[in-house]
Amino acid sequence: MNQMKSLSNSILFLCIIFSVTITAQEAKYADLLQNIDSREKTSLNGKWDIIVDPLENGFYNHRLQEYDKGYFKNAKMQSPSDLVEYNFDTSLQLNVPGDWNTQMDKLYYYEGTLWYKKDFNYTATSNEESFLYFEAVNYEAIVYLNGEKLGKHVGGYTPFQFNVTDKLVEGNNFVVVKVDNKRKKENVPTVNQDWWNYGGITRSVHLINVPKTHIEDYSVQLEKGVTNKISGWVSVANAKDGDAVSVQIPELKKTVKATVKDGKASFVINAKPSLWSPDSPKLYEVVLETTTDKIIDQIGFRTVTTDGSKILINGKETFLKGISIHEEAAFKTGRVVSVEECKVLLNWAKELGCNFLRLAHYPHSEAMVKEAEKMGFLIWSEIPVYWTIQFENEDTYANAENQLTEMISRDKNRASVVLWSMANETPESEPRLAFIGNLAKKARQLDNTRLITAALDTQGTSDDGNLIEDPLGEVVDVIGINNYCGWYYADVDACSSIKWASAYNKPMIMSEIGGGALFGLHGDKNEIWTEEYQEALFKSNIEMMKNIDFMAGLSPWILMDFRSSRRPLRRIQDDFNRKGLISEQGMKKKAFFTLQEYYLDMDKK
Ligand code: GCB
Repeated sequence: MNQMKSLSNSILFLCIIFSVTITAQEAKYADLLQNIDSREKTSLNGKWDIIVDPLENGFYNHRLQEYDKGYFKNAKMQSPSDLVEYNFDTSLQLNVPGDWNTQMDKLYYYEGTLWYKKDFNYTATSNEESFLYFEAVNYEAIVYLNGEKLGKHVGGYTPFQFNVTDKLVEGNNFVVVKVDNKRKKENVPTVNQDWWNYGGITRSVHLINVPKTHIEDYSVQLEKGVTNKISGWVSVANAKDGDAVSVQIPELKKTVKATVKDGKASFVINAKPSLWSPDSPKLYEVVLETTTDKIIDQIGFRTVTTDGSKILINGKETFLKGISIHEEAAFKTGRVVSVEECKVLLNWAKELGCNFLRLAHYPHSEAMVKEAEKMGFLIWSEIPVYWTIQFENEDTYANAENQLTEMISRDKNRASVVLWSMANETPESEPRLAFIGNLAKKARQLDNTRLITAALDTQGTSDDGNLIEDPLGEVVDVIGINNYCGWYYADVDACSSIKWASAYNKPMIMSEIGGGALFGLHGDKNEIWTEEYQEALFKSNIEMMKNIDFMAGLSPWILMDFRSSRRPLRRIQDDFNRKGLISEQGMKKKAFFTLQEYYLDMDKK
């Protein structure tokens, strides 16, 4: 017993040390140009030459030692290999952006290293800086420019950039990326995940030119809890103290001047903007200007707060009628690569009657977030701290925190985003509590205006039914609960009478409910995989949820069937998780209409 106690004390001690080291760091945003849509840029999208390299012989020699610069030792070489086996000029090609799995049959299951190469032209302009910007590469990217290693990025769903001003040459340049999507235990996510591990340069790549003294990043949002004060900051690279910055919101007839100190200019605008809301997703043109640079953004202003178990948007209780979405394209499957593909999913969510989206299980593209914002969706955005990642590993923590920082850095000006989610269905333990607690602290340091959540799957039972008592409930502002009544536990019919209680006086979002159905498979409502079974499951879960008075919203699992290698069942799943309300070919199942009716009825009340 004493031994147990001393063991748990030392675990606690380790957690405290771990937590102290992390909180001691200053909240720093990621080095990312903000709002690249408003920048002059050259697209590096299109066909890239590729070499599949499962043994990574382009990276390691036969003693498994890393070559200094990958295998591109000579910066002048156009065909950059010393190895006779590697020649991009005669290689195959893949589209960027795009996953490799759905572009070439033999890469369907591939997990490993693949080399990408692209040539491009560059003409130097004086007094400019250039950045090579990747919107996302899954999972690990090592980037070379003209044979020189620029650096490495880890994490498959967030952007990263390199300042390449001194590395570009006049005329032809070439960029090479070693992309590796091998799953590793220490990664975030870890080796086990219920979605396809799509590899590749999955989102767009740009060469972005900016003036030498340029606006790097900014935050323009309502101050926490008020609707009449917009405050923020603009960080200006290569600026001197005293340099002027102006922030204008023409429609509000507001202009404020601020001056740079230590690279940053802070400002406050007293104004009463029309507030962004799902019913009226108003965006204002905001113009940020220095003597050398100008950037325009479309920004919405709203507040999000809680009151006991309610979520308030602009002070008004708002029930989150949502749906979960994976960023997978309809009709063709594979990763979403265009605004049009985002819109297909978003329009279905609108048709369903949603005002809320859970963008699962990783940060979706900036295009998805911006389009959703224009359509008035409230957004839950999350990082892939999923299931059993290594909560005691400091490198794993650093990786998760970096993905969180990149997500918040990119989307901090989006009014649509109201919830930052730290994790999904993580098993209870002290190290997990410390890990996610630290992520939450970090998120609040970076952004004190939004709510923190996590999807939990652990519930206790009370005499009455399910009890929410996971200690992580203490850490978050809003509790997410994934609950598969009628699928992973209990009979469908039993769900409607299950009661819920919570140890916390906080809003709860039912972040997942659902069950699988193959579109077009009909039968008795007790027969799994039929549309009728899924319909009955939704009906009884809706009855159950109607009785949960502390529920502030829901995001059933999931809008559309999505690929998952956990789902091999032949003729039913065929590598798809079939819990979609719509098939991957765009066919609506019966349960789509059940949920739609529930949402439409709510609007009538
Ligand atoms: C979950 C996970 C989600 C899975 C889903 C399922 O709880 O959060 O990633 O896809 O269940 O279908 O089992």
